[in-house]
Amino acid sequence: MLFNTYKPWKFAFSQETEDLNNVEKNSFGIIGVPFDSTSSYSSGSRFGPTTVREASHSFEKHNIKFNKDIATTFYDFGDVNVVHGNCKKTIAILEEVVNDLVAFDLKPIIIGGEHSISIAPIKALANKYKFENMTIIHLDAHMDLRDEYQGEKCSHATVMKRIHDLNPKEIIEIGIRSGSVEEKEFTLKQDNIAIFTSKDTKERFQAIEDKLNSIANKEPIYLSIDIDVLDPSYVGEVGNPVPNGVSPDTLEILLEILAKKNIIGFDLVELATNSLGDSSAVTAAKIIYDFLTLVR
Ligand SMILES: [Mn+2]
Repeated sequence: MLFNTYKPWKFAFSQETEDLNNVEKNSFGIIGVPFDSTSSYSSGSRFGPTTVREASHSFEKHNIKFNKDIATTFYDFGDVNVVHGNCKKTIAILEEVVNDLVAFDLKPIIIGGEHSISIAPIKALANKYKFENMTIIHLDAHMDLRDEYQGEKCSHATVMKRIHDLNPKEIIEIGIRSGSVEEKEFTLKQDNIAIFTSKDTKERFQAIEDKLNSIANKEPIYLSIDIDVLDPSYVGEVGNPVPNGVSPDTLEILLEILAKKNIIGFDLVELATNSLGDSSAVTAAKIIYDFLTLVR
């Protein structure tokens, strides 16, 4: 073959189509959201969709770790047109785009961008699945349960509070090691929020596994992964790094458990590097690659 087929602007192993009428039902659709306007520490997650896609080309079709090929059908539809500086408008645009995917029975995979955008796919999916049936699994160093941050309701630090306001069945947070007293007190008053700290992933992993396995296989789950859930020694290029995090090995085990469940949508947010081939970008891309290898 004389032609180089490397397309760094599409996730590796993705299928080609521009016509939603032609997509395979119940497959996955990747959308990039290059938005980082509410970032308060390190900005740069607007480059996440580009660096994650490019990094995905470092992997092979066969995934040795899981003894499987990446054989799931998925499409990469490119990036949405974000409105820099306007969180609400960007979320509205993304919600409309995800509504289109859902109408064609595609499950969204969102590459951020910062975390504020996660509410858009959840709202779009709720049109089909209803909030009260949906469990949100949130892997993150931070609780993201503030009602306001820096005077803003729409922020990377408030996103789970905004999602909780919509009354989902349950929010399960894993990897937590940063938050305010107000957030802690708020969670104690709620019967539909479960918090597992980063320490819990090391010292009482069985409790996490039991919790996840208590979700019936048909129950709709939305998975939101803030890449800062991983320890900064593995992934340092994030919006808000917090030491003593989760290891990629633990995350692989969580993905193995979750991939057997009914994941109706998934996002990976907060990678903040503009360096192609950056090890943080490769680790982020590996999570999506592993998920697409494992998922039925
Ligand atoms: Mn976070």
